[in-house]
Amino acid sequence: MLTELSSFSRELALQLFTAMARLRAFDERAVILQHQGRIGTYPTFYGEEAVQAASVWALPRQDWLFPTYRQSAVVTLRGCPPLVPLLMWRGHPGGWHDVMEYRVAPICVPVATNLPHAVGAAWGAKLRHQELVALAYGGDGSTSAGDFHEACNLAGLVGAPVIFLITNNQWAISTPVSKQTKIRRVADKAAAYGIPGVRVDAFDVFACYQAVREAAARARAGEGPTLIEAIGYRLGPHATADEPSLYRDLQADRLWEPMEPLRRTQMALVAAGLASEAELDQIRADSVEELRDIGDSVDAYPPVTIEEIAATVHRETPWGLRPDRLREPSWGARGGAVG
Ligand SMILES: Cc1ncc(C[n+]2csc(CCOP(=O)(O)OP(=O)(O)O)c2C)c(N)n1
Ligand SMILES: [Mg+2]
Repeated sequence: MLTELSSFSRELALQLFTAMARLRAFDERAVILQHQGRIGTYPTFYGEEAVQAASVWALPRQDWLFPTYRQSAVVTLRGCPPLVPLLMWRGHPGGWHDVMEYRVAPICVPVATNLPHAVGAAWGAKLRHQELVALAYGGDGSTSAGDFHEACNLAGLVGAPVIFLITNNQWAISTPVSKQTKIRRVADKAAAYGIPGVRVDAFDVFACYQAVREAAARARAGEGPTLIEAIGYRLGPHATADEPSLYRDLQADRLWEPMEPLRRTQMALVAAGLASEAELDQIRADSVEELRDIGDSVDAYPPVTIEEIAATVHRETPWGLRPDRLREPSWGARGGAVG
């Protein structure tokens, strides 16, 4: 059952559904573009549309978002053209969105590194008496990283208006949550830092929306940070370079499939009489249609060369990353997992 819908207007419910549909369309198209070799390795967020859409909609536009690789499309919900994050996955410099315009930080691939950034932004806003909240995304795996603990500790200490939105999809690539932390509830980690930890169903867009709203209200009232654990399950592979059948039981995974949030939200909206099936189907179709020519747009940007990567990522190219070294066959054999 999804959260009681009676406190949601039809308008807000449809906005949340549309945001989820647009995220789904982006994600499905990105996976296809990767399979066609038009973008590089891509971390799908299939199944995490509810928590992502809710988080963007629950905050006013002046609040800051600090995404990881898993939330590469949230910036599109703030008005950035979908081409931009797709170009990022193509490795093209056109893929850097305007951070100040969208108030979305550049995505962080190194796990948990975005969490202290968000604390800094939130604390800075507090010191300047600005009414700002910063929300940082993370995964269950990120809560085992040192940066997570430092971020929580400082945020709790200084009362930073920050929200740590941790999607517990129960996997960190091939490592199940039980093999990386002894604690059973990620939200309980908050207690060590004197901050509230709440749990919410990551597949329930309305519950996620309420949880983020409440955390933001606390932050704005000067009550400091909140850790939200959104409990879900990673319905897809870690990324397009991953092969989950090597480490998990795909038959058992099927049991999670009915939790898929877009269809589930559609059923809830129809059952509540807030929208018709046809109306919602049309929103989904429109979201797909929006991206009809996106592949052509992506192709218009020449793929970056190894030489460009070697020349632009570091001020001085380290010896091991020189183009002649990158062309050695051993690199090709390493595959391309995200991170
Ligand atoms: C500091 C660091 N260590 C290791 C990696 C490799 N890596 C990429 S994603 C990932 C798993 C992260 O899992 P989780 O935080 O649960 O997020 P999810 O991918 O499930 O969204 C790891 C270990 C990395 N990117 N950064
Ligand atoms: Mg995870």
